[in-house]
This record gives sequence, structure tokens and C-alpha cells, in this order.
Amino acid sequence: MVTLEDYGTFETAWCPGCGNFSILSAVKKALVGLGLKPHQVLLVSGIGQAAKAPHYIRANVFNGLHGRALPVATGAKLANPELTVIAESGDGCTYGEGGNHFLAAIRRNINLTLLVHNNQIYGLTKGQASPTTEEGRITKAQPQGVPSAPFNPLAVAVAMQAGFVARAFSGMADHLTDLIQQAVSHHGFSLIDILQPCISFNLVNTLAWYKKRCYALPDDYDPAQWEPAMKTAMEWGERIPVGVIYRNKRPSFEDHFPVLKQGPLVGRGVDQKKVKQILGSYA
Ligand SMILES: Cc1ncc(C[n+]2csc(CCOP(=O)(O)OP(=O)(O)O)c2C)c(N)n1
Ligand code: SF4
Repeated sequence: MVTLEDYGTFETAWCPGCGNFSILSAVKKALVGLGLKPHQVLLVSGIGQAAKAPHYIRANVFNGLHGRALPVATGAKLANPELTVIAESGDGCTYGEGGNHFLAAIRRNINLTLLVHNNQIYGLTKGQASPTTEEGRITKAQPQGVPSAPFNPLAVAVAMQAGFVARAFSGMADHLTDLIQQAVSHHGFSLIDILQPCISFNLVNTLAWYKKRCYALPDDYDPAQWEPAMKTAMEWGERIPVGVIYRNKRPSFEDHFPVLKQGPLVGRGVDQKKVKQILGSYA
């Protein structure tokens, strides 16, 4: 039987009160709840405060370049589709530096889970605006206010008919754990945009600010309906919906590769003769 202890406990470099703590705890609980053992799981991140989360879990971990978690995660999943692959990073890392990879992962419908710790700011580099910071927000790097409109990852994902699109809030721990379990169990690309406070550099979107606004989607909400999902993805302001916004069953990227039907590539022997032939053709 797998337990929380199997996933380890580590000292972190985060500020006390940061939303990253409850996300980390929810990820561990979700994996234990799904009965997944640490060796069956790979967590891939980029760079940032959120990207440190996989450092604090005893499982397989790959820390890539800023914005590059998804290409690494995609390669790993193709090499070994038996691994549960989770890409986990901040809003800047995923929607800014990694923006095109975000679009490619949705199009491909690669069977992995993307957890975005969305604190609406660049935390590690001390408070510059990220793609999700609201227009007009004054920061140390944008003293006259952010001049661009915020990126809405959920609306983009729903517009592209992504497999599984959800929003969570780090202050609703059990709800978040449940969503992570649903996302990991979904066959295809799953996005959870997780709203989290950054107590040091985002003094507007605080825990209390989110608590006042976030509400769970009602039981009769149907995530299979595209048009209502698009409307729900656009809802932001005094009321912010959390839950599974859109769900769409379509074949995953790996399903298109007959070679993977014979089992994971990592488990196959290497035909040295063929390798020599291929290398020889480039000589
Ligand atoms: C290509 C590149 N650009 C910029 C940086 C500098 N950098 C490192 S972390 C970071 C911001 C991280 O913000 P976010 O992804 O939102 O995560 P958070 O720290 O808020 O959790 C930046 C700009 C970098 N390492 N590489
Ligand atoms: S700076 Fe913000 S995001 Fe980084 S650890 Fe502190 S509270 Fe968390």
C-alpha cells in the first residue's frame, strides 16, 4: 500500500503562507489516493517558485529550462506511456516563456496532466507582471501599470477543445485534491489552472480575495457542453468558478503511434546493426 510518507517530507524555500504549500500537499494526497507509487510518477517543471514543487516530492523528477516543462514531459511520456506524467510550473513559466508549448500540448492531446500554480505574478524574480496579471496593475517593473490584457488560459484551452480543462483554488484543498485525481485519470491532456496567493509580491489577489470570489461549479453543470464551457471560462471578477469547466474525449497523441502499441520504447532492446546503418547513412 502506498502512503503519504512514501512521497517524503522536505524543507522548502517558500515564504510561510504561500499557496504552493497546499498545492504540494494536494498533489501528494491525490497520488496516494490513486494508489500510485513514487516510481510510477514523473514530475517535470521549469523554473520559478512553483517549479520547485517537484523538488519536494520523492518521485521521478526532471527540472528543465524556464518554460520548457511540457516538451520534456511529452518526450518522457512518449518514451514510457506507462509513467504518470505531471508537468507543474508557474503561470509565467507556462503561459509566458512556455506559451507555444502550451498550445502544442493541447493540440496534440498528449496524455499528461499540467498543473499551473497561477499566482498572477513572477514570484521567483520578485514581482514583475506575468501573462495573467490584470491590465493596469502597478508593479515594481510596471510603475505605470501593466499595458496588456491578461491571458485567459481556460478560454484558450476550451476554444481549442482540450481534453480536460479545470480551475482550482489552493484554498479549497479537498476540492483541489479531487480535481487532480480526475485530471490524472483522464486519458488525454489535462489542464488545471490553480489560483494561489503569493503573499510577498501579489498584494491584491490574496487568500481572502480568492475566498470571497471562488465558488464550486454546481453538480448539474455539464462540462461536455462547449458553449456554456466557453462562457464559464470567461467568468472572472466578483465570482470565479472552480471545477471541471470542459471535458472532451478524443484520442490522445500516443494513440496515433502504432509503434507504442507493442509497449513502452524504454522497454525495448536496441538493434545495434540498425543504429550503425542509420548513423552510417549520415557519414
Ligand atoms: C528564458 C528565461 N527567461 C527568464 C528567466 C528568469 N526567470 C526565472 S523564474 C522567472 C519567473 C517565474 O515566474 P512564474 O513562472 O510565474 O513562477 P513563480 O515564481 O511565480 O511561481 C523568470 C522570469 C529565465 N530563467 N529564463
Ligand atoms: S515569493 Fe510568492 S510565490 Fe514565491 S514563495 Fe514567496 S509567496 Fe510563494
